[in-house]
Amino acid sequence: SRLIVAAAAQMGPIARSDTRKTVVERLVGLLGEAASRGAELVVFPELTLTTFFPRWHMTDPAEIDAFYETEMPGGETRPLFEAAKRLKIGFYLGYAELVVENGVQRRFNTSILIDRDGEFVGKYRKIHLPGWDTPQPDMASQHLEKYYFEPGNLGFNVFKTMGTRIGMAICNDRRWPETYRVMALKGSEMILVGYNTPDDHTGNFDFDSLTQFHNQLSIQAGAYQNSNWVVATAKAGREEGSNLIGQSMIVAPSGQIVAMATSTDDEVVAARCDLDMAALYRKTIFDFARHREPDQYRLIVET
Ligand code: CDT
Repeated sequence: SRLIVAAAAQMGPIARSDTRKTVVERLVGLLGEAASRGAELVVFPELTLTTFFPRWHMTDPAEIDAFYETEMPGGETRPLFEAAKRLKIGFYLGYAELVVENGVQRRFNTSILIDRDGEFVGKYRKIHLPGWDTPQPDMASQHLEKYYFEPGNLGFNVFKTMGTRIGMAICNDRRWPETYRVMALKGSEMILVGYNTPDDHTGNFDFDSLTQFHNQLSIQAGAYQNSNWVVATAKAGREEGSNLIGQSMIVAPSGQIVAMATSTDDEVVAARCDLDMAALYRKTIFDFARHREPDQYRLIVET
């Protein structure tokens, strides 16, 4: 079997006043713990480096820009890259990206993948942006990702690295079947996801009380229906008055949860992932070439 030890490095809350330096020290600590459990690949959350700022409506450009990275690694994030290289651990890191492309300033909710030698493998920019582009007066808590980011423009790519084929997604993407299916069709065996999920995100209690169930349901279904390992990592806990769910988990291509966090704080969960398990499901019930009927799916891609 082809094996990889993967870990989800869940983070507890990050205060608005926390510095990048403090956060990166926590990340390095989590890497060390993952290394002691034999991890070769560590998944950090969405927007790992700061508090989940889309909960606030800010208008001062300097205040907004402070939450974004203009280079990766930058001076403050470099210690994480150095530690990972020293420990020979690959990692996924989510962050807010501010770039100038063709003279235009652009903002994305981004993740990158770094291999065990510290080499850059690939970048993903979040495609499904939930919430609103203007503050909602009737909602107790805001979710303004459409105000702070534009939809990702890099597609759902799959990267051949670390002895497998890895795809990336970010938070709300995990609820959409197309996310997993596009990467599975491109041959992914493992999908990495970071998330920040408040337990009151719809404002409807019937719905919100099922937030943890829907998290598991989405990830387990995505893994099983697409024969992929999924490593999903939360930023969790009570952050600036908002309760973020935990449940960071590693799910097998069978849909079984093989490891799950039990806290809503900094916590590492790890599992030995048999990559050939993805091939087993792909050769049987989900042999795409034999069983899919794409002619019947055309409506899915009509707008
Ligand atoms: N970060 C993120 O995408 N969170 C959403 C919840 C908020 S929807 C208004 C999620 O899908 O978990």
